[in-house]
Amino acid sequence: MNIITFGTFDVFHVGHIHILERAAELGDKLIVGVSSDKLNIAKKGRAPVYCEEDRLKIISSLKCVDEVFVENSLELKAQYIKDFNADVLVMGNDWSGKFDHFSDLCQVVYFPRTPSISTTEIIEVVKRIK
Ligand code: C2G
Repeated sequence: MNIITFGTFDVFHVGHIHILERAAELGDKLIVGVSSDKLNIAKKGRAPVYCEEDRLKIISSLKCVDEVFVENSLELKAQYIKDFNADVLVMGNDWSGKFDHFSDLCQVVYFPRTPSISTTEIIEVVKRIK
């Protein structure tokens, strides 16, 4: 079974590893779409702290990840699911319901987010350090 998931994975943290490990447990191969810097600027109005190349390097070095690619557009999810022969799409429950329409292509699973940690909060904490 091939599992696919997507994310920015900026300022990599334990919430990211939890979802990737849980996703990997669902099948034999975990494929991760890492969103491009350009997509992030369009989506969030700012560049990620870690550049695309570094985020790809971090994700591809994880034991639970088998393959990575750059997610260039949010509109291409169906294409990515088909190209990588994904049987299951995994996302955190901040995306709950948003990808249900892909259930004609593959199973769609939402995992609960890890509480009390996010890239945004880490950035805020670091900013406060004098
Ligand atoms: N996540 C989590 N727990 C956290 C923080 C993040 O489970 N405390 C999960 C998110 O739900 C997501 C994944 O980790 O499934 C990656 O999170 P982000 O980098 O914030 O991803 P995002 O910017 O939402 O990009 O096409 C979809 C986008 O690329 C998703």
